[in-house]
Amino acid sequence: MPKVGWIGLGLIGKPMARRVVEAGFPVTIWNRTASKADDLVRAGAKIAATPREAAAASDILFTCVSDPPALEAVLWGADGVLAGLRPGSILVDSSTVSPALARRVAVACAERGAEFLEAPITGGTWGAEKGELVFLTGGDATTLDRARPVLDHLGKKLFHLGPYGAGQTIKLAMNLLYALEVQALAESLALVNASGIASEKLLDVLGSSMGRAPVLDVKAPMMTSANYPPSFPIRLMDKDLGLALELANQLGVPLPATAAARETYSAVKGASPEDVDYAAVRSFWRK
Ligand code: NA7
Repeated sequence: MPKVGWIGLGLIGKPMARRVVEAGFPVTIWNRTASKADDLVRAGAKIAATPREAAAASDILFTCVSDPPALEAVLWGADGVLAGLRPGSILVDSSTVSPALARRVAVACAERGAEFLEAPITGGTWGAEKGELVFLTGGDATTLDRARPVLDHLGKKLFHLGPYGAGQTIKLAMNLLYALEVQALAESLALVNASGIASEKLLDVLGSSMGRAPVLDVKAPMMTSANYPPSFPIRLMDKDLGLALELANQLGVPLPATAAARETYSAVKGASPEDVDYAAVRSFWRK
């Protein structure tokens, strides 16, 4: 069995790491907040003192951290991954970052004789717990095949989408769509409520005309109860909208609806002292 390293025990990263430990792989973990690894250590994982140490102990090293600065810190920071990565090993990054950063990581790995797989995910905490994530990979298909024995415990579907950057691009395009869908529902509800009509009336009609849809099944109940436990936090959606707009700007593609939506997401994120789900964009109109 390959020796697996794991960096990042957030809302999605931790249930993923738990599945790898429970599948019986020898796992070495590093997380900035070390205490989050306590239960995984009790379940058999080893703890590394630095990202470098985790990399040096691994045949396949996973990173799953919040954003581009976090990934840069764990890779290029003092005692970072790149100082310990072994030739012949594989780095799999499941963070959502910019396509440009994914390409930089690929070059840095190649310089050290290691392989890189760009592998952002979709499916949320629920998918991570059940091993039913969808992987959006970019890079060399042979690297995907080498990582498959571990990825098969984490995902129900592994897409190979093209060269480095392709996985992140599809992920940003997807999240942009979800953000706009949720914002559209929030706007519809605001209009209905301002007319003195209860939210449920609109939702009942939508339910019978749209059928089952994640935005109705998962996000609408949060919006009607104004209770937003973070399944996908608004801070991460706001980050992804920023990355999508940055990419669009580099490509010269105008995204007017996304740019407008980003303003409300940023406003709600800024006004939220706690981590809330991105469905909380609804509170922009409630206010
Ligand atoms: P979370 O819950 O925001 O977790 C983020 C993880 O990243 C967590 O382990 C953090 O460590 C770590 N982190 C954040 N900033 C840093 C820095 N600067 N240095 C080192 N480690 C850091 O994210 P999720 O697990 O929900 O999602 C992970 C990715 O998948 C993200 O890109 C999503 O968009 C998709 P901490 O525990 O706070 O010390």
